[in-house]
Amino acid sequence: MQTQPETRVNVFEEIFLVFLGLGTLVGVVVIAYTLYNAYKYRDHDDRKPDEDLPTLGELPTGGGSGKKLFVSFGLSAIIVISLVVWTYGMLLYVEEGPDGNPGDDAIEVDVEGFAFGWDFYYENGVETGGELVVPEGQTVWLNVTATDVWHSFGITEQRVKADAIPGEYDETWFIAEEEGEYLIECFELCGPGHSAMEATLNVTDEATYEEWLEEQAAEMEEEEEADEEADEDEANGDDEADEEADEDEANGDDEADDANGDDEADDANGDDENGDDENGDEETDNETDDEAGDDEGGDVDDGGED
Ligand SMILES: [Cu+2]
Repeated sequence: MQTQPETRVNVFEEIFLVFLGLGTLVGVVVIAYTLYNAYKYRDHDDRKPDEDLPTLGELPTGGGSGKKLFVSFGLSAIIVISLVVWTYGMLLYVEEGPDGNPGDDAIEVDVEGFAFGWDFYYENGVETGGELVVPEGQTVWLNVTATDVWHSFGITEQRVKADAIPGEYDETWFIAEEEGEYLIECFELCGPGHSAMEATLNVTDEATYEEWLEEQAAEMEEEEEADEEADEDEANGDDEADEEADEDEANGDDEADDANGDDEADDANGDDENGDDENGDEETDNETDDEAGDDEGGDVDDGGED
């Protein structure tokens, strides 16, 4: 496995810590130097009567050739400029994402905001409402838009935020390092249901994710077939034959499901060993191909199952 690219969470934490550290350092130096001078030049009793004290409104004179001033200005400039350059570089990384935009291995999901909820569309055609499921440790690219009014898609714990605007697509990415559930919220006041406009980011391990995607795809296929049959029923009006067909369908699907559950996800797809490496994309591609095949020649599958 290649070295893990940095997550957004890490990048932003690093920026925060560097600013916090430098700010603290500068603050400590400035305050310490002030206190030191206040102590060094404090008033004391054994002051000589002829000592030349500054009077109100008098400008300081002397003090060498402005060396102190030059050093402090120079130091400040170096610190500020390197901070700007470094932060800009970090933010460019956040903008462009790890290994390309999106990289070959990335999972791509279309996100659609509506009043008041979120829909997610996977590459293989799977759709979910209110739940975004992704595997841990993989780059996920989101293509965010909206169907009605302006929304803003955000996952605070993953440091993700993207505008969701009708007719526009805002790309963002994240890598979830730990399994678990995270809150997805809308960050743009969009109507009376805004504060309840939530969804769940569900981060699972790779195998669970693949299994879940398979299940969703299978379910979707079943629904499509059922729809097609319903259409045919209406057209034919032949009840008996249709019922038989339904039974066959149901049996066939159950068997198919068992096969999905027992075997590795790859076999269910009917592709080769590709799925075993970390590369989830090949599987997804194949699934997409299968999907496309099913849509075009919807009867091919039916024939196989009967
Ligand atoms: Cu909203």
